[in-house]
Amino acid sequence: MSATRFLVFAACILCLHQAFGELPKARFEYKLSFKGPHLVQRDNTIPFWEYSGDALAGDEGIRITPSLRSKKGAVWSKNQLVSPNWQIEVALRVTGRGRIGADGMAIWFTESKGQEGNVFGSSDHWRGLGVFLDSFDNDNQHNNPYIMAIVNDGTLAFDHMSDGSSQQLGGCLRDFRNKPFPVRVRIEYYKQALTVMVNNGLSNKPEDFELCLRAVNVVLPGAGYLGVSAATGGLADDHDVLSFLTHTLHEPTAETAKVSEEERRKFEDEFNQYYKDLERAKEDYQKEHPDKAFDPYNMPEDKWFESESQRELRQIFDGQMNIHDSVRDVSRKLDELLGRQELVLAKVSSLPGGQQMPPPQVQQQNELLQQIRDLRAVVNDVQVRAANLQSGGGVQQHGGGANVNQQMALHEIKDRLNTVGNDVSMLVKRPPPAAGAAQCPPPPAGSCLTPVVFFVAMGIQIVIMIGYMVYRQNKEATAKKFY
Ligand SMILES: [Ca+2]
Ligand SMILES: [Ca+2]
Repeated sequence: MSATRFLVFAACILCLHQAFGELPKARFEYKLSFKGPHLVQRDNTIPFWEYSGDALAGDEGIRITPSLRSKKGAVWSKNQLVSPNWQIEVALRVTGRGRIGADGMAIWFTESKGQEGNVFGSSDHWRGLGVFLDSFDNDNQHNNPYIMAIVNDGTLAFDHMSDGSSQQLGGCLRDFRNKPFPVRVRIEYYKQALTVMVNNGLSNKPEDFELCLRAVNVVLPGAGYLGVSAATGGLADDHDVLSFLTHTLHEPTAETAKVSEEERRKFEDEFNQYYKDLERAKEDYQKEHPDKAFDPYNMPEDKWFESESQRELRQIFDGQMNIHDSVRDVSRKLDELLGRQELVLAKVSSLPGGQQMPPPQVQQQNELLQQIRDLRAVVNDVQVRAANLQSGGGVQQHGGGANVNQQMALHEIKDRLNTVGNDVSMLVKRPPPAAGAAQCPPPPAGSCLTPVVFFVAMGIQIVIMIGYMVYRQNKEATAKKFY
């Protein structure tokens, strides 16, 4: 059974169970929901939804506005949500290159569908609820991006100049732009209490919702259309909706939760019809895209967002970047040391004849110089190999051969690091210069890089790097089990 089929089937079972059983509450409303992947049908429509303006539907979601100036778009449900209690959850992304973006996005539950307008892409004087994600700080109070809820009986005109601060039921300051995971907004209306929860897009864990606002005695229409709109201004963000999931809520013992046999059959018929449409669309898609090896319908739910193992791999990549920086740092310090030694030698050789350094001392200095040069070459080599390893990381996930190469490269790096370690300990153990020998000029004042500090720092870095590589191997072995 495919994942989607299972999901819809589970939703069906759940709703029937809720209808007849003791356990209650949420009934999934598939006619008031959408979710990628493969959102659009062949004719570019989305089942049960219509989009307009600059909105564009793709396989993974709907781009309500592209990041271009002065764009407006919207998507609205074709059917009304008719229920006194409900919950919607919208996954979205607001992304833009700028440090600030504009204008923002709105999630609607209104008596009639909004038209194109100036309230985040939709019309003003709405009747119902608007939950706004306001990116741009019009009133310069340094309190945006901001999420707020405004209930309107049709008489109110949204006050952009004050960012709706005097009109809102409540709200919260949340930076919802440019997040690694989709930002999710959950709006619950139950027994006239309105609750807005937000997952800030820093994790994809389902439980990571924070309370944004809660208001009681909120009166909303008994029936309304659901929609999402967005607008850009002088500044522009991409505003994407990835999913819109609607549930009606029912008390466990409420009569509303009980449906008649006739209604149940009707629901089953509708479900079967919907499922057939879905299967047909799937077949069409596969015929049109034979090159796509994977079946988007069979994608497990955890792949819809970034999975735990994917995130770990990304964190590992960040760690590798840190190591890369550290090795570069070592390389820079070695350059510094090399330069200083060469300076010392130059100064010694330019001393007047009577003060020449005795030959053994000159030889010792030259040896030291050579060893530092060798060390420099080894560190360079480690850097290059680590870079190769890093660029080969993506391949490793899919090919066993690449993995063997990577293992070999890893061992080579370890060997090289051991060599560095041995060289360092040899340098540290060098005998002190003989008494009476000419002393090198003291290092310039203000320098904090003494050889001891340098070698200790490098030793610590080597230990961290080897430890990290062992950790990484283990992690990758674990991660591979997921694929
Ligand atoms: Ca604003
Ligand atoms: Ca503001």
